[in-house]
Amino acid sequence: MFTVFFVGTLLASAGLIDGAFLRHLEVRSTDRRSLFGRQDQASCLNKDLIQSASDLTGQEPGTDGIKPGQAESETDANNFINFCEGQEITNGKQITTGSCNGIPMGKIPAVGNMISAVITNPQQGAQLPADTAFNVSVQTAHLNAGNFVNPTTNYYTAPQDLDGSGDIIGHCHVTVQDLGSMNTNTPPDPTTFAFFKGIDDAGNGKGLLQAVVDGGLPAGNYRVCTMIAAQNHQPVAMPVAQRGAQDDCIRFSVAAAAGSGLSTSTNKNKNMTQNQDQEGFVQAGNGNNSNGHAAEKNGQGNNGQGNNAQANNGQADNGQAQNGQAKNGQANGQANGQAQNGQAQKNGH
Ligand SMILES: [Cu+2]
Repeated sequence: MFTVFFVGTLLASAGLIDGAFLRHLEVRSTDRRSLFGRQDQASCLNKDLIQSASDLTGQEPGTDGIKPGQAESETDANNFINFCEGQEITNGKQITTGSCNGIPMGKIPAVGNMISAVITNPQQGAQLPADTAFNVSVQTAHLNAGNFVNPTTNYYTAPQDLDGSGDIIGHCHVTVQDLGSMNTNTPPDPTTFAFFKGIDDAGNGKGLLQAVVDGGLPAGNYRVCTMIAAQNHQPVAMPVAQRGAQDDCIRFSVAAAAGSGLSTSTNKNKNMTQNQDQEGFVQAGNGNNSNGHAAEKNGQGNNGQGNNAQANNGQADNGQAQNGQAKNGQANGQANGQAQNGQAQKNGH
């Protein structure tokens, strides 16, 4: 810039350019000097950290990996550092009307540290008794579990991070939805769920995590899924696209126990509030939850009353979940499906 300024001065003094252009150059060089000064501030992006790939659409002629049907990437020469300008920023809150989060994605694990999970209870196809407490158990691998920041104030406020072994520091959520029919073709409404819990402990310290569904569920057909997250509740980011899923889902049914006389409509979770306090969740457009956190305490309050007689039958729960039905042909079906898909998917992505 000083060279430009010097040359500009020479050209102007030689009468080759006019004064207005020279003043333009002077202004620019002043701006640049102050910009370099500001660049030292912590609030500015270190220029060594700019990802040059973000300035390209990926569709420039000659680019590796181009295939028909690919979209052009959005571009920004400065890491999208001001991407959220003019929008409501997330700023640690679970904003039900949407927002823009400008925090970096963070540290990405090596392929040898990718997370995997399998739901071990209930098992696929299990039939559980209505209104009876049961455990959702998840065996995880390469999740440094039980790390869980304040979801009311620090939702998405920090990047994904790794521990000394290279595993993602985070936690697992489990979420249960009523599917209506077991083989429904209608995607369940994600704003409606029968049970939700962010598991904020490290389980047995070897990746086995558990959540108790206090009071159980009413009769119905359900899907339970894991949603594994980094510490600030964001979905985990992995190093490669082609991989096995980090999450698991299984389907199970709940039926009124024969001769139990139990009503099937006494679901303690029916107002969708159980355990929501642990995620600071506020559900939009649902009158049941309009009181936000106050409502969430009800989930635990309910547990103490009326359900304990059944909840104490922990062994009964396990017996059902691990019975012959749970280990039926569906398990084989999954194994076969994976083997076949393994090759098919190599073309994808
Ligand atoms: Cu969470």
